[in-house]
Amino acid sequence: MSNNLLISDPPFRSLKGKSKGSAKILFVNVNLRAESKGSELLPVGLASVMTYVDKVGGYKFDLLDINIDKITDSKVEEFIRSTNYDCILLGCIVTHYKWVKWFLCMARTHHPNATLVVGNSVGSSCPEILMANSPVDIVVIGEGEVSCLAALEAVRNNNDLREVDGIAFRDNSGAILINKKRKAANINDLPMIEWNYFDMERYVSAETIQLEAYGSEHDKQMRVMPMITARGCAFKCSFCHYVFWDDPYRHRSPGSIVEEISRNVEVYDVNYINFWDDLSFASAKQVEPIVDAIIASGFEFNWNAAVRVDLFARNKLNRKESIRIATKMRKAGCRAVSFSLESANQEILEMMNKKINAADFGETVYVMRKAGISVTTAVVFGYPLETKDTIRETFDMCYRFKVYPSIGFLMPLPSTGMYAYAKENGYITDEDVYLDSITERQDITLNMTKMSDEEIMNEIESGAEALNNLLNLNLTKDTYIRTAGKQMQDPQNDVELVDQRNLKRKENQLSLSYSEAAFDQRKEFGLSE
Ligand code: B12
Ligand code: SF4
Repeated sequence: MSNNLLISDPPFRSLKGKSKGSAKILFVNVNLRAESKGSELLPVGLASVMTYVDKVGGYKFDLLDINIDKITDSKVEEFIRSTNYDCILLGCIVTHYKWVKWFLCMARTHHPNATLVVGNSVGSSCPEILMANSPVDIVVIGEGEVSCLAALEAVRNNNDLREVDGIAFRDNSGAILINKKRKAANINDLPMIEWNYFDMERYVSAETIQLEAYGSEHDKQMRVMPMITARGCAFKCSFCHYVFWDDPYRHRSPGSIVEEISRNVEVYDVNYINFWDDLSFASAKQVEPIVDAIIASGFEFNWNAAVRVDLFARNKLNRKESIRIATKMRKAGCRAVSFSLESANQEILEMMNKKINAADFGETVYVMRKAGISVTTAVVFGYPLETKDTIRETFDMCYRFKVYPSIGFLMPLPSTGMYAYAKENGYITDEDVYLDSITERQDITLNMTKMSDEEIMNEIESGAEALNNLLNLNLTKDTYIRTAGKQMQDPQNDVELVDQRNLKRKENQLSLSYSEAAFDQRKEFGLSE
């Protein structure tokens, strides 16, 4: 596609001046994992934006749900070509950058006058790059509800887009403008997500396969929905970027959480809720009000949540108190918690800005299992400091506590400290080309270690093999990394608890030179000193 077509006159013409009722609007739910079964997951963020545009804005729209129907690209194009929308909106994770660019170019080719809007991290974390390399008109940055509606209203009423906070757009000359940040919403005031735009029955009953891993007695009748209880996170790890990065970490009130659970149980008959938060509870203190409200509601359902290794340690709770809280979580239906170890090597954890002590991992595993809650964890290999020893150190920790982790590699994502590091050190030279290439953390995207890919893989395979044998998971070389959820089965036997604070950590050779060399870089990347 020629650059002329990409940055022609802002193509808001067909939406401009339309009445609300006559504006033809299309939301698109993308398919992140084309071939994968079990990837029919409801898009909470997109649905929340749609709900806001409908309930608060009073707009009507259609939905093209590519995900549930696994619609092929050629059928998507056929649909877009044969319809005539004034505005097309979509949003997803930045790893889908290449596909989103394809979609935007394709839609622009068929509808030069339509307004193309993109939200979520594919736009938020790299607005200039996406705008420079695709014909998108408006990028909604971060929290989407308020800015998306304001942008639609501004275009339709021919108002100045510079007045809309939280968006990037192209002005009449083709220049890319990024407006000031919008105010973070009070998340208790947002309308409850309306799910009826989606084919709910198919979505709610689609997740059985993944949930078998939680060992629930209801596996075959699992009816699952996602919800969020919080937005953002209280931390800023150097490999991570979430769309609420610049907003405060916010929790919904227990009342509003229970209200949504109650609707989901009563209307959609769900018995399992995925709390899809970046961080459901930053510390044990936040747990009790929510689990108390769930217990008091009397609704019977199971759930999982995202916490951190230091859930109990942050509040300096003793083991008895930690087990009391975990037992209450279990009573409220909590079946599994995820908390990422990322690495057992403290220098790497520091470069990650993770702000956890690897020594707390075993205690949290122990407490959760004692309360009957399964644990899942993730590790990230491939920080510049990684060596065979540090990989081993991480596997040793998993082995000691009998946890098979979700294994991934550092995949520098835009707007993260490690993306800046990769650019600065010449690993990323053309951002557009790089973003076209990123896939999932299960693939080695950029190797910034001193080891070859093969050396890394060999070390990982040997650690994974030992764990696989220990836990009898029946994984094979091909499934050590892509396990299809098998690793989520928790061992029935209790782990032996050792006080890890007394264990001596193995030093790796690079650690010294890193601490010296990286002192300035840490400041630069906003890492802790
Ligand atoms: C569910 C989930 C998934 C699901 C996605 C299913 C789905 N249909 O959404 C699955 C399992 C597939 C998935 C996969 C991955 N995920 Co994920 N995932 C999440 C999770 C836990 C919840 C998403 C969510 O519902 N958020 C809540 C809603 C309210 O927020 P939101 O989606 O961001 O939506 C807001 C804005 O983005 C915006 N918005 C969203 N859509 C739209 C659309 C329009 C038109 C507009 C205007 C605005 C807009 O407005 C919304 C409301 O304010 C988040 C963590 C989190 N809590 O966000 C991680 C998260 C999004 N995932 C992440 C990552 C890294 C991945 C993987 C790359 C991991 C991997 N395996 O390598 C893969 C990528 C898969 C792929 N092939 O591309 C990162 C994203 C990093 C980044 N910078 O993009 C997150 C933030 C987790 C983290 N902290 O690291 N993930
Ligand atoms: S990795 Fe987890 S703890 Fe770290 S910033 Fe991201 S969401 Fe927060």
